[in-house]
Amino acid sequence: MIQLPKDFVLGAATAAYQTEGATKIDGKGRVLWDDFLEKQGRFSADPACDFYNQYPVDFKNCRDFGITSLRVSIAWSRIFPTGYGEVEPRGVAFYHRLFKEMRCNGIEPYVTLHHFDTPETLFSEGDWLNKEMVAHFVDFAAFCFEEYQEEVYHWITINEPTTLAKQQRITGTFPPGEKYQFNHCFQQQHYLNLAHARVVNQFREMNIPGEIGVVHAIQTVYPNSDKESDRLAAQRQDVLENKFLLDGTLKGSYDPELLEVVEAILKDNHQDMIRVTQEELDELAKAAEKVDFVGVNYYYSKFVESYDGPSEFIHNGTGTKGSSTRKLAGVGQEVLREELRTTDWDWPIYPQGLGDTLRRIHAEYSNVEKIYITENGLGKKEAPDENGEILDLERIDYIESHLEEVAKVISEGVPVKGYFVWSFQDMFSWTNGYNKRYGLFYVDFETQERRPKKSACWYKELIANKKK
Ligand code: BGP
Repeated sequence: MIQLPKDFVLGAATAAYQTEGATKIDGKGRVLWDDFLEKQGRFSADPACDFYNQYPVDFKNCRDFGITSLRVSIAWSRIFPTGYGEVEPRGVAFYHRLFKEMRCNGIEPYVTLHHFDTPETLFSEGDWLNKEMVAHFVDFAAFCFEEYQEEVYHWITINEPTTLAKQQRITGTFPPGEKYQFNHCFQQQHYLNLAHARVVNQFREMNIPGEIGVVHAIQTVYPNSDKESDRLAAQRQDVLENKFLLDGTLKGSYDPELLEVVEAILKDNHQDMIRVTQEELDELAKAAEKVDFVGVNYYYSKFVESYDGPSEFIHNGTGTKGSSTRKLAGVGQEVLREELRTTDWDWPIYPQGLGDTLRRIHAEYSNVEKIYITENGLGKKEAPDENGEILDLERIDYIESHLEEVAKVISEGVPVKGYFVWSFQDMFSWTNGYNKRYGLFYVDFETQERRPKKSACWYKELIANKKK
């Protein structure tokens, strides 16, 4: 068994839109996904795993399996159906009930304020490309801090700014489905950095007890060879996916070399440089000193080669191995290495990438005193076997090998304080629907029955051992 410190948090993660269902219930406002998914016609977020009604069952399972920390998110449009203005009391009451139930089961909530579910009104007014949205987000966050301060201690500003910006503006897989708009992507990343910073500054000004941080998806980027051209491609990919956001939120600045890379990517795509003001930079710098932790969501690493052609991105959203293409003009192309196993969604399994990312954060952002792995897990097509069991040995292997990396970097002095499996139960996946399951608990989406997978039992034992 893996050796982890006694006070190491072993939890699990969820998100509102992927679990709650009830998208039209109790005055909830529409979000950017509702229309997008309706038009796509493949699947919807109703009923997901009906967490809106089933949360007492889930929390009981959580308690019974020794999980005492759980990531959940607050759906902005349950509180402010149009993103700002009038408050919906039924939404406010729902989260009070939810947090109370968590507490009754001895579960510590880690609460995300924005997990990909922008209210539709704000989305149609320009979303994160409209600076006004930043102000509305701060108001929503301040409302939550005030309202839930006695129930919540751990706050996360934004989940995965990189995924949002890239998938909304470059790969076209998130609404509005724009493709190859690198300028929009970087501008949005900057406004997401700003939104995070302002919420942190607001939290400190309100003097709310607790800790606050941001969650970044990090896909560790490696050049596929020693060639200088591959090294440059990897550097560009890293700036696009990781560094611009890491620097903006953890250093609170963009140094000239970083901006040069951004400019080079934009130039190669014949797009204008982004706008950043000194006043905004001052806000980033102020917040960077006050961030309590950074969350790292890690699923896979990227091996990148130089590429001179036009952008061509084909998303594997069905779990058909080998169906993806990932080439970006002015950046590079991702290569699948034969020696690495991949998931059915073409995600290479590479635990060392997690270790390297954790070391990098510790080395480059020495002000960061605490790191949580806020998501890590394996997506699979699954069904119960003839005995009704789900023997997800591959998932156990995945989690174990990643936790071994975590234990290794802790022994080297990297301050990793917790790990949250994605996900607690099976749920809706944004671009894949319901056939990509991550849960420790299997959910029958017809009946909403839950049953523990083998991984849930394994995780329970791991938690119990840690406490010995
Ligand atoms: C992260 C998100 C989660 C979750 C996970 C798995 O990017 O924060 O919300 O969905 O990835 O991704 P997917 O469902 O696309 O496999």
